[in-house]
Amino acid sequence: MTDTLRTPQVPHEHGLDGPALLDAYRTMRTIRDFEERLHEEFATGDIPGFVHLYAGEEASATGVCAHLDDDRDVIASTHRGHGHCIAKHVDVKSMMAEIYGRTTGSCHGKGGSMHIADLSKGMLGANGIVGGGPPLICGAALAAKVRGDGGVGVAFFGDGGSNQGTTLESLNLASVWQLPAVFVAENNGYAEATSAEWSVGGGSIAARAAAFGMPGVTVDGFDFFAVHEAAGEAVARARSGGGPSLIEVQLTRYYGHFEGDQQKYRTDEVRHARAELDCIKRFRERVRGEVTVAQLDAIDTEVARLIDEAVSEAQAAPLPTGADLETDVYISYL
Ligand SMILES: Cc1ncc(C[n+]2csc(CCOP(=O)(O)OP(=O)(O)O)c2C)c(N)n1
Ligand SMILES: [Mg+2]
Repeated sequence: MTDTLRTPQVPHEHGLDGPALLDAYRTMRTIRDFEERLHEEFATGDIPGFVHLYAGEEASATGVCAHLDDDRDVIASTHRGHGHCIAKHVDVKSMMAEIYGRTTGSCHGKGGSMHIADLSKGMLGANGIVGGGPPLICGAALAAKVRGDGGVGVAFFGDGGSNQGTTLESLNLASVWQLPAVFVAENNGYAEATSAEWSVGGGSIAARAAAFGMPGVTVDGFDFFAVHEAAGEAVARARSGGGPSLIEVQLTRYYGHFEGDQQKYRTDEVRHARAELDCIKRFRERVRGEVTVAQLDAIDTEVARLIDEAVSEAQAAPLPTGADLETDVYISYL
């Protein structure tokens, strides 16, 4: 049942028109600029808590979420969640304010980087619990199946998360219940400083799918189009009642595990990835002739302005006060 989908040597038909290509580019550029700016701002000491950056991994969130609707489809994210949020259309300014701990943030400044959520966009939340997302997605996918609205649940998790019992139980449950779920393992080579080559038993996360009777594929996570194609197949299968799938996306993070990580466990990988593999550079080359350089550059300018505004508005926004301690503690569903 398991098959390996390799990045095609010859460019294949991607089925995306100009506006869809520009949308994908805008999402990847927004994630990159958001993260690179956070890297700078975190160093000033103004941002509370831990921050885990997603730069380098943009093609994964973007290629998967391009297939999802805001209303019926949901995702569960990880501690490295900013890219997933942006790709699922969470408002960038409210995300930045959340990371700065301000009342204008998506969770009123009470969550911070690792707990950004926006249920109105189907973003169930970043998650400080490694392996916390897959069980949530079984619940969300079961709800979609019961509703019968074609909704799909997508769980993003890392190579470290792939070894958690919660993830393996979720793969099993999704298979037994034939849930409309897609499991996206973002294998960036490390869980903190632990190499995936050492920690992933059997060597392949995708190959584990066979044990649960679901399709599993490995894709080049530096190639937006490879991710987009694999995710398209998995989401279509889930929507049409074909059950769950597992996609292992192989990529690299450009920064440390968290901001402040000295990264003594790796040497030349990031320089190589930035120079030779970068998903945004590759995307620009690949779409030559389909959209213009001027269109791509205009998006760069637009995104740079958005990130500038997001930071200055977050810095100017109020912090929560003592009175805010007792709000948002309970929710009434009545
Ligand atoms: C249940 C649990 N165990 C341990 C941790 C500490 N921890 C935080 S991130 C992390 C590594 C996760 O690695 P991976 O899943 O590969 O994601 P990546 O950071 O590479 O995106 C660990 C062990 C945690 N947050 N939750
Ligand atoms: Mg990892």
